Amino acid sequence: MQTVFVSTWADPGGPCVREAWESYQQKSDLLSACEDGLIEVEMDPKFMAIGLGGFPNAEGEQELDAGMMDGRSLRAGAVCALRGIVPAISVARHVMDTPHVMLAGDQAARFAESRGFERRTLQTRESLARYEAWLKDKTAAEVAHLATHDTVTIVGREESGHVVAACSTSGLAWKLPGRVGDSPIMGGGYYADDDAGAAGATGVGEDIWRFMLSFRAVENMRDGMNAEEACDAAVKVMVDRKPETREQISVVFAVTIHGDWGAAASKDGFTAWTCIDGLVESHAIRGAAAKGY
Ligand code: SD4
Repeated sequence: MQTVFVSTWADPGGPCVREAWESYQQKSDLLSACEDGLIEVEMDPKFMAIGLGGFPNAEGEQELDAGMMDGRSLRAGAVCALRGIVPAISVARHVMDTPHVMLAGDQAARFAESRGFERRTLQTRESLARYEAWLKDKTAAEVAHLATHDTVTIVGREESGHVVAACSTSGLAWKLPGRVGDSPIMGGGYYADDDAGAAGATGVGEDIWRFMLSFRAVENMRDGMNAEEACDAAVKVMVDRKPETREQISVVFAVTIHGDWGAAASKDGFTAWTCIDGLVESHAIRGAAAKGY
């Protein structure tokens, strides 16, 4: 049958793919499955780079980026710099139903309210404490942040070969207010096309966006590469052209329409989670140098 979900990072990836699989069993709808997987982790404040209780910006406020793409219709929906509304991925799903791809900032929040979402604080006691620690000692808190990745990106593929990609994040911690990363950018943080496959990314948004890692990986699959080759080739372009991208981790992962999956990272340290026909597993992904490029 080969229904495949792949998601990101050691902590949130497991709950995300499990929830996506459960949802798929109930609704048989791949878009809803990917959305439900992300909702599960967005609404859980213990995950620090996504949704409720996520890392705030330099002014102490969470600004969320999220987007998703349907490989069949090539429709996409995204929100960026969204304040005071969760789950951001569900607002992105509503944007998909409009003629547009992305809504930004306060207008995105107003759109969400018009669709029945309610404004609330996204700060939790823990996220406030982390922000206050950063204000007191920016260097130490920045180091801690660089080690913490919880942005959740998911790709899904069903038996028919239909694919979906979706991504949600609170972005880089302590970012400049208004900063938008790769996560809501079609082709940057996610891309899906039923003629090739789906890809998603996580890591340093500026680099992922600069090299359009998700689009690049999907185009590589269109050219006949398997998912792992497609991701390696995408990351190789980035680390060759800009060697300093090896210093902080950026990742792209993918699934082809045939169901094989793969991932590549600019350095060691990334864990991917898969759920293949209900079997959930985690995988340590070797970085570019360890793979010999
Ligand atoms: C961003 N790519 O906003 C996101 C951050 C991330 O795990 O993936 N963190 O740049």
